[in-house]
Amino acid sequence: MGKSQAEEKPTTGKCPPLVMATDLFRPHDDPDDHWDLATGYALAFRGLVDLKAVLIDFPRPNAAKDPDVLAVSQMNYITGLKVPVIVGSPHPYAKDMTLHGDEATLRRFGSLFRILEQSPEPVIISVAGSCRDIATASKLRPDLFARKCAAIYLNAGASRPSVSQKDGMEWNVRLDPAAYHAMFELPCPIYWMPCFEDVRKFQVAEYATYFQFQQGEILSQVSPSVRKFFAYVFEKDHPQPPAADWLRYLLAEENEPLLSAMAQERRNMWCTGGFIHAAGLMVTPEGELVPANSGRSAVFEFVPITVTKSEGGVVEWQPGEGEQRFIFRVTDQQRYTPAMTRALLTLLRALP
Ligand SMILES: [Ca+2]
Repeated sequence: MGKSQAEEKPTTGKCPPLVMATDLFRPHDDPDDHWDLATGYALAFRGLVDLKAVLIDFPRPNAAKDPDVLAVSQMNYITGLKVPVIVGSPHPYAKDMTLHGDEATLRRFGSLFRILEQSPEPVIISVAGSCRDIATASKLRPDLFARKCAAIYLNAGASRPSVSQKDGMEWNVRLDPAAYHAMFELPCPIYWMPCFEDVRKFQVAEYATYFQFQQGEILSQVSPSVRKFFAYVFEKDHPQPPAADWLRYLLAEENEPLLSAMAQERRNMWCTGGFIHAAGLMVTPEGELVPANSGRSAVFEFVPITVTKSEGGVVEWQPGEGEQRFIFRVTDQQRYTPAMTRALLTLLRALP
């Protein structure tokens, strides 16, 4: 199949261990986390990452939501993988937390610590929700994170602080601002992926991950199982409390009216580039997924920075080497959205 086959199956020769931290809920919050979950599974299914766990935020107080273990079960069923779920902490990040402090918190993070301890290779962690759990876990075991955390992809915040952003924090920052700031102190490389430059503007920008696509562009070209995985997120007809019919739903006929409505909706996305970079890949301006060391031009990159200030929900920075801190940079703003949409499609089409 020549070029198209090469594009569909880029190989890197590596399979880095990955933990996905996410605010993946049912009923859903922002459904982009379900798209990210499918992205992580697509990379794992292809052998491009070793997906060790999905770490789901503890639901916000009074949110009437649960961690969406049903979505994870669906993805495990679709792929044949067996990725476990860890549920995070209900307690805000506390700077004075110690290893000997809170037994329940230590127990809660035991699975995460074991993943890091037992992995021969340092583990990559993607954070696409609150920063609470990773900031807390690292506070409890800084030695472990220094040795065994290869990188953290931090999807939070805005890259160009202004007066307005001090008043309106980006969502993931707002979930636990102290934890967000603590991330920039962690003893491991941080790949910062600001969601926006200006939090008020949902638009493609140089130092921001945001892009948007029409769901139908991708849903029309993935497998029926993957379509039903996404439809299950949006299924409005479930009785209350929602039925746990995750397998019956996957095996049933597709809900065509729902899929038609979903196809017309646009989806805001942020985290896709981090997963691709974590897997040792990059996206060309044409939207091809190729190994990062292929020498091709890319629509995004990470550039080294120095963080100069981090408080009040605002992180200030300047270009510069030395602290293992990097920021996401869009190199081609015109082609970023179509390229990322095509790359996402390429990944999700790999799922059976
Ligand atoms: Ca999220």
